[in-house]
Amino acid sequence: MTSTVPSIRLAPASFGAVAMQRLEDLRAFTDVPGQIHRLYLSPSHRAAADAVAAMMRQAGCDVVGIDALGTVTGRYEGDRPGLPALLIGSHIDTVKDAGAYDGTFGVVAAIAVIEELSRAGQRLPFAVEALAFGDEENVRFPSNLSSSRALAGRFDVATLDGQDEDGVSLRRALVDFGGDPDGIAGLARARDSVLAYVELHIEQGPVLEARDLPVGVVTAINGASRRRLTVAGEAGHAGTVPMALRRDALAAAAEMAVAVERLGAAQADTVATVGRFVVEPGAVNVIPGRVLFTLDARSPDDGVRTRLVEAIEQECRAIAARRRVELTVEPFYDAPASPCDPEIRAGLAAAVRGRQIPVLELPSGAGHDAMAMAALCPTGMLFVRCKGGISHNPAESMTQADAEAAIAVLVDFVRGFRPPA
Ligand code: HGY
Ligand code: MN
Ligand code: MN
Repeated sequence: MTSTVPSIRLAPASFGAVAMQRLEDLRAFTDVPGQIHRLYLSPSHRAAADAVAAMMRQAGCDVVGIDALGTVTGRYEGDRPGLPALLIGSHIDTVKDAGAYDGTFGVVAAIAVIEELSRAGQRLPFAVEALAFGDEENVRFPSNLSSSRALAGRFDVATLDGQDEDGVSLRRALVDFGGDPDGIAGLARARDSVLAYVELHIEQGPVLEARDLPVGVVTAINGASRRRLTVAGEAGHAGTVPMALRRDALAAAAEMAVAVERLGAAQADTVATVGRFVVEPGAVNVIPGRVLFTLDARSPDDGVRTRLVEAIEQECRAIAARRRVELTVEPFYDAPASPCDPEIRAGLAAAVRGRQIPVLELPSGAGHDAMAMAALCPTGMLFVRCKGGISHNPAESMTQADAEAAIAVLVDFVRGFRPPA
């Protein structure tokens, strides 16, 4: 793969305006009025997928579809039909009470690349495919990255039996969505049909803003481990049980949560988070009998992450023993760190330089579909600045000018990309 910055200059500044408009259109697809709440295989995910498919058609894709797991795919043929494809994508599912740019910006950017090629009547020596994945946020089901894993031939059929908090299995939700459990195996891409996968995503961190840069090239994606911990004590009367005789599940879990924070903070580039904390029965005058909480631990180094999770589990077991409560720990996600391909990094850096933007390379603390796609092909990521580094929060925002710059760099990268000889 080689990359040279092309001489073709782009259309007048319209990438940013069109992208921001499409993001406004897509933010309306939510299952919670007043918030952006679009979980995998939900009604709002289906509506957003249909809207993305329409955008892909409008942009000039030759073939548009929604695959067996709900991924929206838009293919723009190369200078002859059936050529291997450069894949460009991200996700349109969101966390709860989300921002409007996480994932979705990368999807509208992929569409913008095809729209620019189509506008210019340009056909490259490879196909370009836009992909809108749906299971990136790991919020509804225990599984994660299932739709991108399926393209990489790494889908685990046990995923279909995972249930959401209402007891709905992924299989049931997929059928209700209009997906096809029996069609999943056929989603795996032949290795020689794909050249690479590139993802444009908001940084979700403060570095680009601090360096006053609109874009940055990602070096690697940090690995992550997630656990579901259940603390079982003894519910009791808040007025009659002496403090020394209690087996208070909430007090124990709270001590564990503080231990998670302390251990996560103990090393420079590790993070550890308790994101969900459910107290039962949750009555003002009842000593909590049971608490369910989640752990998310990350590091760029897989050995460091493994040892961090072990240390956290060990400390939680010691707290449980001292407080005479039961602790169960259920792993539900372990993803190794995912380095980006050096040649794609170089191509993205050349495109950034070609726009007279200083090149900054930086790691990704957030996970992305690119982690799953790395099992299929070389991957690369480009970050765009977001305000205050805020994400997974309705205050998440980015500027039209940065959207313009990021998409222009991505278009330049694609135009300069050449398949391996
Ligand atoms: O949690 C993550 O890193 C991603 O936003 N799903
Ligand atoms: Mn994301
Ligand atoms: Mn996210």
